[in-house]
Amino acid sequence: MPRLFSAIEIPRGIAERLTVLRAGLTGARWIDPENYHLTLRFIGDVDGATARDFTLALSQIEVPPFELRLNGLGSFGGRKPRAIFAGIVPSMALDTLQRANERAAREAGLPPEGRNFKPHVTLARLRGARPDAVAAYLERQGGVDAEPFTVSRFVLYSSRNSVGGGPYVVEAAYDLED
Ligand code: 3AM
Repeated sequence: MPRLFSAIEIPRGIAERLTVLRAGLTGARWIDPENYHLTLRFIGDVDGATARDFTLALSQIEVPPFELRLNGLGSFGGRKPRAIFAGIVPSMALDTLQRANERAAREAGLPPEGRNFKPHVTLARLRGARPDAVAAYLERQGGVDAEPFTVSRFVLYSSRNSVGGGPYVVEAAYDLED
């Protein structure tokens, strides 16, 4: 069974604007722009029945389309940096969608997600990158300033790569409707 997670796709035009960030950091494995996404709920390796229940619960989510904007650049991992990400302008609509995804996971019998939701788009996974080099990279790049985009659907992705980072396959798509 592949690893599953629900996510929002990043439109191609926005992803292209982010490609200027894909350089200048030793130890970075840059994510391919076609694999950029905003994770809503990580599910992992689950059995077929759980996957089906989650898929069904996702299909019952009723949330209208909304606008999102990427902004800011940061790293996860502190002294042991493990990822570079683009942040998201806070959005109540996004929080509502994320909570609905969490409920769907519970309905499928999965344990609650213990971690706080920190919406982000991972741009690189890091291995052995020095914290001072990460800080210098973040300072040099300054940040991300992309135009808003409309979220009109979310998807269920699968990934066969245990390291993460894609390629991801869209297993199901869920349209948001007014
Ligand atoms: O690509 P992002 O940063 O959104 O870090 C993993 C990746 O996040 C995250 O799920 C996304 C798709 O692989 N992930 C991996 N294992 C996880 C876990 N055990 C996890 N998130 C929560 N719990």
